[in-house]
Amino acid sequence: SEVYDCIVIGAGIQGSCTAYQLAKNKQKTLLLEQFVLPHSRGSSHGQTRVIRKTYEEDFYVQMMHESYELWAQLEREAGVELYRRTGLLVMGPENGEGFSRLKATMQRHKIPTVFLEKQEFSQHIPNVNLADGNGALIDTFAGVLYADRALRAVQRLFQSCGGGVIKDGEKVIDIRPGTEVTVTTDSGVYRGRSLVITAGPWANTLLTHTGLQLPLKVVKINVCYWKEKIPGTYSVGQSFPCFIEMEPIEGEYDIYGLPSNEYPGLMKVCYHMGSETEPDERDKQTDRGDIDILVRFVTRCLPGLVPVPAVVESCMYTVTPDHNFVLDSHPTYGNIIIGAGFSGHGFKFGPIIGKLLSQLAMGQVPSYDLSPFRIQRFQSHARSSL
Ligand code: PYC
Repeated sequence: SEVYDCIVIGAGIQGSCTAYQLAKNKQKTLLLEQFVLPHSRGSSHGQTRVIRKTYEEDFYVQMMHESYELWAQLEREAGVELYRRTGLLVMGPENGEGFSRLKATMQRHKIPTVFLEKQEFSQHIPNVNLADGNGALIDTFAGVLYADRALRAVQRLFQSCGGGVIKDGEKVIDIRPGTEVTVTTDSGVYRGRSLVITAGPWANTLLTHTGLQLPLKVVKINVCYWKEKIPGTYSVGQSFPCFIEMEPIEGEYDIYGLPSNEYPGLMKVCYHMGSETEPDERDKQTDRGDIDILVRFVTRCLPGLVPVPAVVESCMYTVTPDHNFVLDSHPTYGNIIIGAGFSGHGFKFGPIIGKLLSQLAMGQVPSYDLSPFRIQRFQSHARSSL
């Protein structure tokens, strides 16, 4: 059989962007996906995601500068709108460590930000109650990414490159490392000079074939939509921003929301964590503790919503212990590249992650310092059975 320059396993946003970058660099690339495309069984489906530079860590802000440019380039190449500017409201404990670090990072990087005083909050953001002790800021260039549309656009661009092949509905059942990596699916055998694994919640299942396990926790997210009492109150058309409430309960995870858009009259508000699940048994996970937290939050903070979710969809996060990504080569096999553990905040980085993983696959020096993303940092967790 023919030998590909690179095989990419997993056609979510990270794998699809990586495959596209490789094909653009004249690499003959095979993108394998276990489900028939498009599907909603992983972590890249749904109509919208948040895009923002609002991060505490300098390295994410730096990567997001370029990611915005690459999304704009993709919009031009695909001829479709992928980003809509809405702004992002961040609310968090005014004197808390996280909120203070965030403010400092925004100022250090000169990110266009509006800092809202308590007295002027309701003038700028009607129909939202700011909790006592919370501060608020707005990242004015943040917005929504049209996720499904973006994924399809990247896959189309990849296939139009020449050298870009997608095989969907093919589940990988074996990986044989070597100077040429052999990948066996339930319907074929393929060889590649390099392999990129971007399999989302299935990363560890695939890595088993290479003797490596990463400390990844797969969780099911209940993606909740809430009915507006007066339709349009929190809509994208009314310039309502995306929002994040940091630590709504001390020591707990963030709550985020996106203006009503994909389902008119329904606003997406979710908890940034869920209960552990097996990726193939996602629908068996029925814990609703997160929904109880959201009901209390919506009642307190968003009085224009009916405080009972109207629609609940599912998504999965693959979470690392420090919530930072894994972007690295395999510790034993240098031509196997791993992109994993996007921890519920990776979509917006798709194009820059695609660029970095493609650089690693082509044996180039990556254009960012990848030390926060190395497997090495898990030393006491990562298990190599070799
Ligand atoms: O990273 O901005 C984010 C985000 C919002 C919802 C889930 N992740």
